Amino acid sequence: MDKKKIMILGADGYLGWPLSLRMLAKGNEVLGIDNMATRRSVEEVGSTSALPIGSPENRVKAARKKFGGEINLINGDITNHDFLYKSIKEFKPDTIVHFAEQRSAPYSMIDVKHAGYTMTNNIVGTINLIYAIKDLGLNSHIVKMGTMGEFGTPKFDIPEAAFVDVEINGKKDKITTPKWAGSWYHWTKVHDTNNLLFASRLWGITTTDIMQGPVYGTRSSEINSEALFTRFDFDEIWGTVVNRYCVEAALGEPLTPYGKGGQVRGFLSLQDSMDALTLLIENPPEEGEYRTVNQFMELLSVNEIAEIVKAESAKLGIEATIKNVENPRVEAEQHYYNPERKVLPSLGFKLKVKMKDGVGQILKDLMPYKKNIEKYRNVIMPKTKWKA
Ligand code: USQ
Repeated sequence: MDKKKIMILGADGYLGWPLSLRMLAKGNEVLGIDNMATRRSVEEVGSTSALPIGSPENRVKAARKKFGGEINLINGDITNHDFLYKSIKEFKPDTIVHFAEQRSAPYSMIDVKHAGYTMTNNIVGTINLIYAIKDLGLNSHIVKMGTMGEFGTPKFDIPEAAFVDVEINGKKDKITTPKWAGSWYHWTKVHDTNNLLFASRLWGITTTDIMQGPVYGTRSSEINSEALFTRFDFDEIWGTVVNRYCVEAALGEPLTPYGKGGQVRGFLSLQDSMDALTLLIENPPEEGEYRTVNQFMELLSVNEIAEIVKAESAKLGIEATIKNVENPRVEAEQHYYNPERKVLPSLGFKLKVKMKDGVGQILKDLMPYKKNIEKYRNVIMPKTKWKA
């Protein structure tokens, strides 16, 4: 592939860092932007990354040592329009990957302050990005991280399409694909999708809006040493289910499916997420097109995942137990779930990691750091409730 100029908003995050490494390893020019909000907000809830991560400066050094090139990682906030506008004007990116949003559903549900912050931060950041591209007259491809959670868990098959045909009161039309999100965080992604669709209709901005399921894992092709690790969260606010179960197993705590545990989501490994993102960056849609992508690999319930983690733990001599705990969220605990997925297969996507293999690797990676995580046991059990 030709060398491209890739700008990554949220470059210090769980996905942003591995994608920065991937883009660098592929010989691209990489500009990363991050306001370090996740580092601060994880500290705010009394937690830490289970795997050690370097300072931004040390990360850049480690990447230079491994790949011989430079990630230009700038500390800045994309809700500051002037800052974002200037950065895009100077760099003139071919592609802008947008991860720079508050990404935790529980964090958004803590109280009005956290809900308001999530709404403002996420929606304003995306609006600033849209306007910067439009005002600068650029045709940069926006690769925007949305979520499968925009759809909720409907009784219909979830289409991989921005619009669907409907008949309402005897008249036919097209409407945007129905959404029913399950947290303020997830709603911000729905609002972003509407805003991107509207911007694309107004100004023909080239967009890939990715509806991604929960990502798990510690590794990608580029991450094979401590110095290059990406963050790994496990507390009730920032940890997501698979990663949390692995830390719970490592610490000898019971694995915690919420409620009945029949909640099904479309999971994918960090490796597969990076491979999918790379394909989408290297194969943009037509200029001016809005493309939506359902990005997930395995449909599994949180009970089934607990069984996988238990079995993989046993192989390493860890005796994990499973304890369904009271569900802090308002969500369906047994439901139909059948999302469509055709864009990634049409681009030739090949699955690399099955969950059981990914989980085995996570457990192996966590063991050397078990002592460091010990003192954070108290942040594991869910305390943030959707209903008071
Ligand atoms: N869950 C458990 N036990 C736990 C933690 C979670 O059963 O210990 C359940 C939740 O109740 C939920 C499911 O697991 O039903 C997924 O929850 P999660 O915390 O793993 O993920 P979620 O809050 O949905 O959010 C994560 C990312 C978010 C991304 C989303 C994709 O934090 O950024 O958008 O996954 S999706 O789930 O498809 O909406």
